[in-house]
Amino acid sequence: MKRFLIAALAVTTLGSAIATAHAADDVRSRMIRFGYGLNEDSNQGRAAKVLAEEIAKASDGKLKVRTFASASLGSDDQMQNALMGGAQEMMVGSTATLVGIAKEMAVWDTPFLFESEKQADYVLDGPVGQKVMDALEAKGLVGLVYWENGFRNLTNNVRPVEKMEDFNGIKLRVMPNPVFIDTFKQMGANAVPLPFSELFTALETKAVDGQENPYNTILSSKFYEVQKYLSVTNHVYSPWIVTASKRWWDGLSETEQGIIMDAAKKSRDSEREDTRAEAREALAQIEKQGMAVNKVSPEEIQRMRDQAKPAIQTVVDTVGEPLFKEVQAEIAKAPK
Ligand code: TF8
Repeated sequence: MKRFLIAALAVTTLGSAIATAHAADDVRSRMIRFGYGLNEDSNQGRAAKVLAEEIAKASDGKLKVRTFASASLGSDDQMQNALMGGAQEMMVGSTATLVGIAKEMAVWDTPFLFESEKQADYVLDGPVGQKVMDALEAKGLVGLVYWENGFRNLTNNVRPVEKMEDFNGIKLRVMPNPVFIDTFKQMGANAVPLPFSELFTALETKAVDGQENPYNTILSSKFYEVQKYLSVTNHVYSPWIVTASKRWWDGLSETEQGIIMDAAKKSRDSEREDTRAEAREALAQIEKQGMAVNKVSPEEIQRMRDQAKPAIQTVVDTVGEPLFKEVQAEIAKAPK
């Protein structure tokens, strides 16, 4: 009996020793290149730092994230291609620039889709948000989490946009995506698709008159230095999405994937909080920097919504009616 117990104990000890060794082996030393388009001092930059720290902490420093700000690894578009080819591990960027890769992503570009951040969180973090993310896999990308870019507002140098007709003739940079081009053409603007990395220079050299982005970005990218008017339209909510190269991801152990996924979720929650806190203060900051701010009246917003309907049809045609309806159904269930 005694002998048996000793033997059993030895086996268990050995077993757990092997298990421990195995778990440690499960996390290898790796360098992860994480690229993004805004600068280090932006909400995007702060969240990238959180992600890097969380991954380091959970892996005892074995998984090292090197962050590359200001599109130094390329525009969103270029980085997406690098991820698909396996030449870069991770990035965060706009869902809007992924539409050419996975058409389902266009559903988030529907003008006036969400009414509040809470609604956006509910839908993006729910089953339909996951479904849209999963569409990336077949294209060589793994979607991890959505971060908040935020509600978009208009800036330009020609005139304050108070009513729809004020869009007339404004050369407006839009994200390179058919829905954005369509939406602003419907408004009467001259929509020019450009990658974000070329935007500041385009505004500075007056190649374009205006652009649209959340308050946070208008501040962190210093667009107030090259733009006079800010018109509050909140015309669409933009998500960001953290993605990984599928080629690379598939080579990670389950433990490594778990560590990165958990860290991504933590970064998402803190990013949203940080972004919202900054957005609350941002308009006052922007005014202090000398921009003239006007709020577009609800009546004029309604006219813009009506005018944007053909662009909504473009979304339906792109993503298919079933997915579009699924998103609408989730919105109906979401808290306001
Ligand atoms: C845009 C987006 C940007 C993103 C970012 C560089 O206007 O709003 O925030 O593309 O990842 O392009």
